Amino acid sequence: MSQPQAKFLKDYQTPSFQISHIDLNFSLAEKQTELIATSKVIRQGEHNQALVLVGDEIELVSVTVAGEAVSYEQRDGELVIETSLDEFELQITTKLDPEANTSLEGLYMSDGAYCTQCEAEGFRRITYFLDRPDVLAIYTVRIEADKQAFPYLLSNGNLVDSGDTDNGLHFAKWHDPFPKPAYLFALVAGDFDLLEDSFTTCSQRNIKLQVFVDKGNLNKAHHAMASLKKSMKWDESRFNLEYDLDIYMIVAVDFFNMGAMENKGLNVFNTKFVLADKDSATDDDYHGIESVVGHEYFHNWTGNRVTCRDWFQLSLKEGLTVFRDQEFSSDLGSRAVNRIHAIKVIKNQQFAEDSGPMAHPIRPESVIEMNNFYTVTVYNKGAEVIRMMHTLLGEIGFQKGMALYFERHDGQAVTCDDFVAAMQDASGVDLSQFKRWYSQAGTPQVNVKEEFDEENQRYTLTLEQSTPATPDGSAKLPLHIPFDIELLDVAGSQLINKVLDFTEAKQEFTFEGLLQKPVPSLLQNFSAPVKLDFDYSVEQLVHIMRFATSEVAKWEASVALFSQSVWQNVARLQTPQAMFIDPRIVDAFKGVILAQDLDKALMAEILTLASAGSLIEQKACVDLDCLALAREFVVLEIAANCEDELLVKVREQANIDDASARALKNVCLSLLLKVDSNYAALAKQQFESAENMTDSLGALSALNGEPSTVRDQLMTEFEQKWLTTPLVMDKWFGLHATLNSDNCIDKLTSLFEHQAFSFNNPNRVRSLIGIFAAANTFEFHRIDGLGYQFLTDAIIKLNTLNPQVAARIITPLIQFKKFDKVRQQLMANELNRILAVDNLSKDLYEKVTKALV
Ligand code: B3K
Ligand code: ZN
Repeated sequence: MSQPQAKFLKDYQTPSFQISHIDLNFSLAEKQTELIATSKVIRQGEHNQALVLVGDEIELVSVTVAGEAVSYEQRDGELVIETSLDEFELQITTKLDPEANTSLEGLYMSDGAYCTQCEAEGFRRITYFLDRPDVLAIYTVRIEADKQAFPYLLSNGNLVDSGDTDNGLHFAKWHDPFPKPAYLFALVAGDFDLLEDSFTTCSQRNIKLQVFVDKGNLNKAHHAMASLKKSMKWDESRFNLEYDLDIYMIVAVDFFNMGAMENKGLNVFNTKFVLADKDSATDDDYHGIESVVGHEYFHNWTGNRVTCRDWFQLSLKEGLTVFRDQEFSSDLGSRAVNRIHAIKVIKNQQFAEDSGPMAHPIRPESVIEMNNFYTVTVYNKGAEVIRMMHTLLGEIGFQKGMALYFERHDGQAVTCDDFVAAMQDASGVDLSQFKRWYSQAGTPQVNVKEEFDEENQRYTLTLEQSTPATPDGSAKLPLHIPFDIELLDVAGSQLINKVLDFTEAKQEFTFEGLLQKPVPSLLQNFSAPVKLDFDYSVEQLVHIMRFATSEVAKWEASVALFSQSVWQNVARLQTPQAMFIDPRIVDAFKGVILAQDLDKALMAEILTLASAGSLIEQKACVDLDCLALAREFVVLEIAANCEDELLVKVREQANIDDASARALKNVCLSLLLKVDSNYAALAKQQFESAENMTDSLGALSALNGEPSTVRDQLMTEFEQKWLTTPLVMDKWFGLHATLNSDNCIDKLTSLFEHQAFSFNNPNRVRSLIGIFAAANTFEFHRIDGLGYQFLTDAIIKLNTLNPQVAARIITPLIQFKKFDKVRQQLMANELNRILAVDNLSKDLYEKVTKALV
């Protein structure tokens, strides 16, 4: 079999044909769905090339051009049609088998409902087409199906006709007036409960809002609906963007490869990001729903009205839309806590990607399987790049840039360069050097040295930047880095707060008129996605924790303090010497618990001590066994020395009905359980009196630190209560997956047989297998290799069932270069086992071959 080939950005060519209109006529029937697609095709420019369409896993029935049968050729997923006409009607009939489609791409079935997922290249599983984002067509869609089984027949745009036909069938016809690329096409047919509402836009247009959920879940759709209305309002007030169609629909389905999909006027969502009520969803779930509903809604302008020219430009819509959803959450909730969550994604996951085999710039230059590039780099680092532009331009300049971008490109398929040009032209800020962020992979390292000249009252910061080489070989030139700093005096007052324009490989910044040496709080608010290397003393970090103006800086300092102590103890263990914690560190954390003026949610963030996974990301090579011991030691020292204060907090916050109070209480409870297993009684009490999922799960998570009979008993109670609620069972699977116990893998293997588990459902797979590999660091990296084997067996099984999911959960296995030789070898062995599989998907092939280089 031939090896999958990469495509390159540099090879981009404009399409030789455009399709301006397409009529899709679906007859949905078991095993035999028929589709007649009628397109208006227009040759672009003077040439006599054939029309080449792509198709995948579909049965071709017939092809006509201008009403006549034509000769055509089928080769390697392509349909080649020779014609001399410049403008013609093309009709293609295909047959599909949605029931057999377990990849959840194209047209498939989710729990008895038909639905589609076309981004990135799923439309070619529906019909032969110019399946590329720079071909924008007007869609008219007719769907016919059994009326009783599929009372709702939905597609993009506006409903223009509907009615009954013969034999218990009915039909609906939809028309979307906005030209769109095929990846935004959607169809849904099924039986649902429907929540309806409406929204009046700033220009007084009335929009119908509909949320479709599985039968019996109507009472869980209200938060999603409220989030949608908030999103619509926010986009008008902050970005001056109004919704364009007369109807906006969201359908929640249980089988979905990712979070949600922004199809024009008809979003399809994973139930995880729609369904919520107090009993079954945590505060984090509520927050996640709000942000994903917002994200998909915001795509209507950043993604749909202005779309991507080609898939290499994915960050054009994704980085920008993540930035917009982050701003939405920050305007509605705590800016600091939202920022902390975003920073954690970059430091824990994106930095790992940047230093691993799949490193790529936010605008990749070569791709084998596009689905592999829906990454934390494209999305989250992409959002950081937009955020830096926002920092450089300011809100007013940035909004001017957005306005110009829409003025120039509404209705077009464009590039990241077009976006930057609009930002630059509207603001007058030179972004030529800044653009390197789009083409350079890897995490820049910024080394900072300080010097204080007492005599001249001058303080100097010397900044040096460099980016380590990455496997893609992209150049590493100095970047334009907005470097936000605050200087504090000895009493804790702010002396200076500014954003340094750091553009050279090495640059000095001097500050005059300082009487004493200040304490610098560097890279405040994580103003650029870089690794900071500055030798902070314990004293300086404690000072920042107490006095920094920025709450994010306080949190960053607490992470640095905790991490420093863990690494020092790793070094002691290696020498070997006895472990030790500086009492000033314990005091700093105690000070946080006792602080009167600290926001509770921030306090909870600070007390959520850095995970093993995030510590690993701080170093190039890690001694895992020493890390496990050292982290455990430092956590225990902090917790044990703050036991009384933690207990007070748990009691004080116990009955407060507020998400921050619950977050604080639950993190304190977890720390108490580290100190003494007798606190299990407290967790049990919380579990039994819990009136919401956050508290039930908080108790179980606290007990999940180590095996115990109380834990087992409560886990069984929980299981029985929620056996038929899949999203809650995901939490239960996730708890099993993160238990730090020798038996963890046996237990997980036995859970494959659990009535609530299925390899066909991505949410279940992620909860049981994905969470294990990504979050149960020490069990996954067991020195006997059983963790790697467990993951590999699952991946091999998923290779045929659902390649996208398989390629997602493999991530921890390909990032192996940090570990000791024994583990590296064990991981490489498993990767070789995957490579030897027959019919290996492109998705896995790309990741495994890159990892094994
Ligand atoms: N655009 C989709 C993601 C599609 C992923 C395809 N493998 C969801 C989003 O980012 O909003
Ligand atoms: Zn998106």
